[in-house]
Amino acid sequence: MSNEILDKLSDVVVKGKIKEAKPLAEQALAAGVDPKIIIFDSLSKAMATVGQKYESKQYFLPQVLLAAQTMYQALDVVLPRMKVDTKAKQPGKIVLAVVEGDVHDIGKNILKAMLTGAGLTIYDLGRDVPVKNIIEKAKAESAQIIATSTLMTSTLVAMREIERMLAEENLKGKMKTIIGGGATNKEYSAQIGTDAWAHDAIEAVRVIDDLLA
Ligand code: B12
Repeated sequence: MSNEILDKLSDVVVKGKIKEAKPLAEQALAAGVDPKIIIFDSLSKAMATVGQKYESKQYFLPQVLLAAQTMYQALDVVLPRMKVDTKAKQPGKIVLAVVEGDVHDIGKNILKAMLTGAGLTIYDLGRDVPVKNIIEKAKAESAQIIATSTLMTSTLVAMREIERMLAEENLKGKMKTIIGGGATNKEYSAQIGTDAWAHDAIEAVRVIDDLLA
């Protein structure tokens, strides 16, 4: 029964049936499905399928946008209900942003919900954020961590720039950095000298807790 709902929800996102997303997400929650399962096993997988369809030119930008809007309808219902098992062992302030030039913010918003659920304070600067603003906010709030996201290879340079600016201001090591999002990987993280990288939002909560220790 719950698998059926999850498959249906996934299909609704892929096909961009925007009006059906909220009721189905509510149905899944009412059936007792863990919000994390809905997000990671149904919604995120649906977006991966949308990505494949875009790559194989079955889908174009309008369909991708509609799918993203449909996913947001479901997330509006599911994210507030998410319980995060990993509670941060210590308090922490984190500046979170999607770097300049990039508007992909679904993953960033899932991460924000998980980190908030873990008990951390998140300053979310949104998407398409200049590096300078990210560093300024982190300094103003005395944040321990800067977490940035990008899904595009063309905007990866912003993450390198963050490391450069932190070094220039003698803040490297004092203010820790973590990067994520589809265009990033462990190798790139090591290459530019970030303190951490995580594959998904679940892993990110654990890694960030380690960084705060
Ligand atoms: C939805 C989508 C869009 C939507 C975005 C809507 C929105 N509000 O986000 C719209 C239609 C606007 C869009 C636009 C474009 N897109 Co687009 N898009 C996608 C798509 C299909 C899905 C992305 C997504 O939401 N995934 C679901 C979320 C949940 O996953 P996620 O973001 O990866 O996040 C998870 C992890 O990565 C991690 N994570 C994320 N952030 C962070 C941060 C930290 C610190 C950590 C630790 C972890 C972490 O946790 C998350 C949850 O587990 C991808 C395909 C793909 N395979 O990713 C293409 C894709 C990202 N897009 C792409 C492109 C090229 C574009 C456009 C340039 C197209 C164009 N010609 O205009 C524009 C870019 C506009 C811009 N300036 O940003 C390319 C990028 C290629 C590249 N490698 O550079 C992709 C890969 C498609 C492709 N195969 O070509 N897109």
